Amino acid sequence: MRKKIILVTGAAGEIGTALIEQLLFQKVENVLALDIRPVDERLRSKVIQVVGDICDRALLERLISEYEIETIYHLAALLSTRAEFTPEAAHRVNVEGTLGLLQVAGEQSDWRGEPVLFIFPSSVAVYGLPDLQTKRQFSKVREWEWNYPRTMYGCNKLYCEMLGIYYSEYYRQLAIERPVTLDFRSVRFPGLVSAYTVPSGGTSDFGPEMLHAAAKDQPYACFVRPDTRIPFMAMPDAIKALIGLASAKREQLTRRVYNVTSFSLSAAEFREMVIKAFPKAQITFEPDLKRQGIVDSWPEDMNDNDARKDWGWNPEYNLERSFTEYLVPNIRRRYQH
Ligand code: AKB
Repeated sequence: MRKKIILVTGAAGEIGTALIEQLLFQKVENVLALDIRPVDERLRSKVIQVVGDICDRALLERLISEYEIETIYHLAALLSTRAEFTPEAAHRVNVEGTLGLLQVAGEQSDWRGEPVLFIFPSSVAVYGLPDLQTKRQFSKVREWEWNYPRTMYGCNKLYCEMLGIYYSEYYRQLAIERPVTLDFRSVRFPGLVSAYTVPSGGTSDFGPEMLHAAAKDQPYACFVRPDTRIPFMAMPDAIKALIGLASAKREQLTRRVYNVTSFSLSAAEFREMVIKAFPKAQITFEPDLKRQGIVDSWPEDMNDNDARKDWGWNPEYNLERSFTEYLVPNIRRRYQH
């Protein structure tokens, strides 16, 4: 008999580390952590760790010969800024990597006679607004609006959402006997802010970078204009969203892809919140026009009413609580202020 597992890809990343911590806290014992880097040292003895590439088909085959996968949290991805430097490599990881896992999940679903749950974090980067006037006018986008991404990462995320829906609902639709298909569910995240990790390779990174630099007494030059506004969310809420969507009953869900968000603020307001906590912070603005262009195409906010209505999504940390109860105290402890 194969051991039943929950597979987490991108397990050593920001979201992966926080998700595994929460799963372990909830006494989930069968986590298989897959990443090209080893996972956080504190987690190593508590998970089945596999260091490897999600694009390695032989590795995936070996995993399914050994383990029965019940749920996949597929977090591995190259983020929006990094992906622009190597768009084809990003496509390989973000799209081909996802396709390989969807195939594995599809085969496993049919083999078990029960859908494998496939949880996929998508992003605000799937949206692309043409100019600032339109961005101001359509400030709280719905899931089906403005799906015209301007980055390789945004294109990859949007397409993988479609692939997930295809593998769940239409895979082998002409076969005489339809296979049991997987159960794909996705949340579109805003910029995420963690107290414990600094993101790398994203374009929403100016928020968390500003905060962590201030906590370390380091000067920071923000790479977007002060008036740049996008949505954000504290990491514990991101984990709450992933686990909340995974736990929802299938019949509650009217969509497979949901916006989730918490608060929207401009880079200038982000700076104010940071300075409230770290009055000596030296934060200046030196916009990088190219990265600015990416963030300008993202909406100011997202409408997450469907997530709230269908599966009870409700962020625990609004702007004030995110800073005063989660980010500032934990970051202070981390850098020992
Ligand atoms: C990025 O900036 O690429 C990510 C995202 C918004 O998905 N943080």
